[in-house]
Formats: sequence, C-alpha cells, structure tokens
Amino acid sequence: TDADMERWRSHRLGQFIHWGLYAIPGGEWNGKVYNGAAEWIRSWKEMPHEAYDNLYKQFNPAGYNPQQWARQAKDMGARYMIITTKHHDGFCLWPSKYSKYTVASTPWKKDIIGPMVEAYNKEGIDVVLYFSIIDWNHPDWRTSLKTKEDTVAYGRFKVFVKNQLKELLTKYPTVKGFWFDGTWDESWKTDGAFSDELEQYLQSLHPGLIIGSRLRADEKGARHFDSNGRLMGDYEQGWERKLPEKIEDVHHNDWEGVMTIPENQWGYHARWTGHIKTANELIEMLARSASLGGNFVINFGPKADGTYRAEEQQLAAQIGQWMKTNG
Ligand code: FUL
Repeated sequence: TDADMERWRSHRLGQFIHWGLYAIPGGEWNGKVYNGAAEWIRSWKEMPHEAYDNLYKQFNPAGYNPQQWARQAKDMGARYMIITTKHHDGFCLWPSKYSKYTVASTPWKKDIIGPMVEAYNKEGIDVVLYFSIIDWNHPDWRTSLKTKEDTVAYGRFKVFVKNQLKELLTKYPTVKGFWFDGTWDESWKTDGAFSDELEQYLQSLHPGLIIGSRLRADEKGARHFDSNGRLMGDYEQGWERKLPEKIEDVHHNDWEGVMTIPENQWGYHARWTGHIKTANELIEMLARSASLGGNFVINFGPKADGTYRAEEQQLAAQIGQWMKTNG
C-alpha cells in the first residue's frame, strides 16, 4: 500500500546480513582459498558437495547475540534490515517443517530468525526476509525443465516455496517484505505467471508486504517491466554492487541499492580482497542514493560463531557517527 511504501521509502539506510553455513569455511577449503563469493563456495569444484552439505553438523554460533546485532545496526543508523532466511544452499535459519536442512538439525538447534526479528523490531528496525528461489539442497529444484519429470518435480518445488513463505509469514508476522533472489534460471523464467500468482498469494496473506522486482526473472530474461513498460513489484531491486547515476537510470521508480564492503563478498570470507570501502565512500554512496530517491543497504557477513569482524564493527560505528548529525 502507499503507506507501506511511504514508510519503506523513508528508511534510506538499511543493513543486509548474509549468514549461513558458508560462514563456517569462510571462503577456504582444504588449505585453498576460493576466489568467488564465500556464499557460493558449494559450487566450487575443489569442495565436494558432501563436505558442504555436512557443515550443518558444525553450526553452533555461541556468540550469536541478536540484541547486540540490532543495537549495532541501530547505532549505524539503519532503519531496516534484510536477513538471509535461506540462501542458494537451501539451509534454513529457521526450523522449517518443510525441510530437514535447517537450524533444528544443528548442534545449535534453536531458531535464529525469530529472536532476530524480535530484537530488531525492539530497536524500531523493520525486517525484510531474503529468500532464494535457487535451492541446491532440494531434490525437486531444477535449473531448466528438459523433461516431463523435470516439470513435475518443479511443480512440487513451487508448492514447497509457497509453503515455506507462508510458514515464514505465520511465524514472523511483523516482517515487512521479501527480498527474492536466485530467480534467473530457465526453470523460473519458464512460468512467469507463477511470479504473479506468488505475489498475489503473499499479498493476500499479508496485505502491504513489500516485494521487489527481482521476484520476476532476473537479468536478460527480465520481466521486471510489463508490456507497457511499467515496473512489476514495488521497487527496482536490480541495483547490486552498483548505483544509478541519474534519475533516468531508475525510470523514476522507487529503488534500492545493495552494497558489499569489500569487492564481492556477501557471506563471511576470511580473506577479503580487492578494494575495501571506507566509511567515507559508503556515506557518499548513501547520500547519492538518497538524492536519487533510493534506499542504500550495506551488507554484513557475520562469522560462524555469530560475531562480526572488526572491520565491519568499525565501519558501522563510523557511519553511525555521521548519521547522528546528518542522517
Ligand atoms: C546475488 C547472490 O547470488 C549473491 O550470493 C548475493 O546474495 C546477492 C545479494 O545476490 O544474486
């Protein structure tokens, strides 16, 4: 609704959190360093799938302190946050009854998402749930639909997606939106009508939910815009590690830019490489985003033990200093 969008638009600064099993290897396996994004390590040929899929047995973040996380975000000046409930690996940070591959199966056992939503909300910070359509763990997930069996399996997969989304909304009714990702495969693009159906379904469960354009097939297969050139979804979600330069670049739509601190790491990677953005650079990006009517979201990748690396803590504090007088 207009009121929900009005509120979302006024956030200006957000915090993204990528947290999952990938934080355990932290971009390294068997003494070798993976140069891709840490959360993609399962797709690296050096790491056997089996090894990755067993990481859940080690998930036990003793240092996880959602109140502290929320306070840090608040002090930075973030007014909303986005958390990876499930990334491409399929591991669920909430105890989903539709999957065995969840926190409930780990030594930690407890829900991660519930306490996080509560802690952030208590600080007055709105929560949005990141949800990947790509699910490397699910037997029915497909990249493309070549055979009839594929289509049947993918049909089941779509029901599973619906069930999980409904479950999330039921368990965490205060959330403000979904941040869909991994919608670029042929399988998802095949049935564009399903994106529409899903959006309507979610809206019927939770009127006013904010859903970005990426629910629609991403990139070249883009159905981000309908045949009349109108944006599908509530805002342009495509701005990832880059920002528009002028208002025409965002077609005068609402939009959101999501930014990593290092070059290309979302999940925790022990060895950040490339240019590490300074507080000044991030503040400049925030100011530019605000001037172009968009929200700017800074990503954090907590360690496997639930604590933040020093560089992230420092940047959050520096940005917070600036926000205090200029936010
Ligand atoms: C991308 C994903 O593939 C990355 O791992 C990350 O989650 C980023 C925000 O979106 O599409």
